[in-house]
Amino acid sequence: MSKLNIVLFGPPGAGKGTQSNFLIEKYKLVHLSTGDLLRAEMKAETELGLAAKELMDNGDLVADTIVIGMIRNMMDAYNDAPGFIFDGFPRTEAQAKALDDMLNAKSEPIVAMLSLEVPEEELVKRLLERGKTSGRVDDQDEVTARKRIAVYMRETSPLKDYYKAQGKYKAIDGVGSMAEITERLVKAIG
Ligand code: B4P
Repeated sequence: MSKLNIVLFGPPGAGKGTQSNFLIEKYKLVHLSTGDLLRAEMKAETELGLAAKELMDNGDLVADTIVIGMIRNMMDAYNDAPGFIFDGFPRTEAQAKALDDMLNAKSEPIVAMLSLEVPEEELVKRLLERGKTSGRVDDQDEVTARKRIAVYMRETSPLKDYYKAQGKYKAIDGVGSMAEITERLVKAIG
């Protein structure tokens, strides 16, 4: 049976991590969040985590080679998974190409790129709200929140065209209750 490999896409605060948790449960997929993997490295104070910390705290992207290497290791570790949800990855064209190369080598391509669409003011509100309890430095102030959204607009949102060209891009309205949005995603997965 072919694998259900999905890219869950969207700006910071769009609900990627939130919705991934519902989807991995429903489809028994392995959740690969580069943000979570990097935060685990930071917490463990590894060399990689220490190198990523300043960039992440400031709302900048971590180097492509680092995140691609992390994803490659995880895909190797979960080779028998029925599929992956890629959450927060890819974020640049180099990452998208590397992911395609890795998956095409196994003949297990991305099935769909689901893009959660949420207006900027709602994103800022969500990030600052999460900042009250998350302890994440990058969620603490409006300037950093808006910078992360600007980085997304500049570096990451062009990937919509990359996946459109492959016929895999699907826009999903990311405003509403969490359950409503899960329903939209499930419908799009089909
Ligand atoms: P991420 O961990 O990916 O963080 P994020 O963009 O904030 O998304 P997240 O998934 O956590 O939040 P969500 O939208 O679910 O990245 C953090 C940093 O790591 C990056 O800035 C970068 O430095 C680095 N990084 C990660 N991946 C990288 C890569 N590939 N390349 C380079 N650098 C990389 O949720 C946000 C909030 O909204 C939550 O509090 C949630 O409860 C709330 N929410 C969700 N759905 C909602 C709804 N329907 N209504 C109201 N609130 C909702």
